[in-house]
Amino acid sequence: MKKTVLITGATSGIGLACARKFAQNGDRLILTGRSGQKLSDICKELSDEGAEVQTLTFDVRDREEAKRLLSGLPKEWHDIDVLVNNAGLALGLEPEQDGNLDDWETMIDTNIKGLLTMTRLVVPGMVKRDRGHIINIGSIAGDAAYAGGNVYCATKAAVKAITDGLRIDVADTALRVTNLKPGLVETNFSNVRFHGDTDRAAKVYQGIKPLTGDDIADVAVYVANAPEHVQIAEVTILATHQASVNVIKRK
Ligand code: NDP
Ligand code: 8X3
Repeated sequence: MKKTVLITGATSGIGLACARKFAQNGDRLILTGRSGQKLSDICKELSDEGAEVQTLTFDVRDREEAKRLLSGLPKEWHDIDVLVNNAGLALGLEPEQDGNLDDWETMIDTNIKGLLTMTRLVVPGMVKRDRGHIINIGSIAGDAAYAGGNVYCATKAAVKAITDGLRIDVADTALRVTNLKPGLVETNFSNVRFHGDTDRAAKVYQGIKPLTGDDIADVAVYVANAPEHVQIAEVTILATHQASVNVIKRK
């Protein structure tokens, strides 16, 4: 059955790949992001292929705008079946004692508070309808810290706790709650982390075949289409030559 899928951060990387894969799956999409131009380009691409798409331009840190735009959706788009909480970022790789407080605040506000805002806005309707799936994009960084990962890892550990907490809180409903935890995925992630230093970003993926956004999107579509009695609680997805946050075998 066709689902209504809302994806945050759908303008790049994993979020964009999810938009394309859910569209290929025949679902209708509410795509959100900060760049109206990018959203409009993606909307055109997917609509030309026959998908039904709505776009909402907002920053997930802006709680009021998120609420205003979601409630302004046409009525027939209000019943969201799948929420993919994907928008997020890492900024910096400095030791904690040298970290940048503004970068920390941006990560916490986006990765934790933005995800909570979207959850709080969308999940009550799912509970009322006794139908829905929340897919949070966590990370293996939430399972173990690595050098310089400090606050980013903490935000993803928070995503794990928030996801597990929600799963408990809706256990008496038909809702399902999933934490997808990728390792190295080659997207714009490292360019953002290193503030546009593309050479440094490229080194993150050197000597190893990293995951792609499509690899993660395939798993997202799979978990969203599992039989209704099957709740895939967590999935760790690694490149074949990555064994953990710290063990990466490069050629
Ligand atoms: P990208 O940088 O390619 O995409 C991130 C997306 O999030 C962009 O669309 C970006 O929009 C959006 N975004 C960032 N901040 C905000 C905000 N405040 N409001 C709305 N949208 C925002 O990186 P990825 O695709 O790799 O990252 C997606 C998710 O996957 C993140 O949560 C990340 O932590 C997680 N992840 C990534 C891994 C990796 O190795 N790449 C591994 C594990 C998890 P804009 O272009 O406007 O900034
Ligand atoms: C992104 C993966 O290991 O670079 O969450 O932090 S990692």
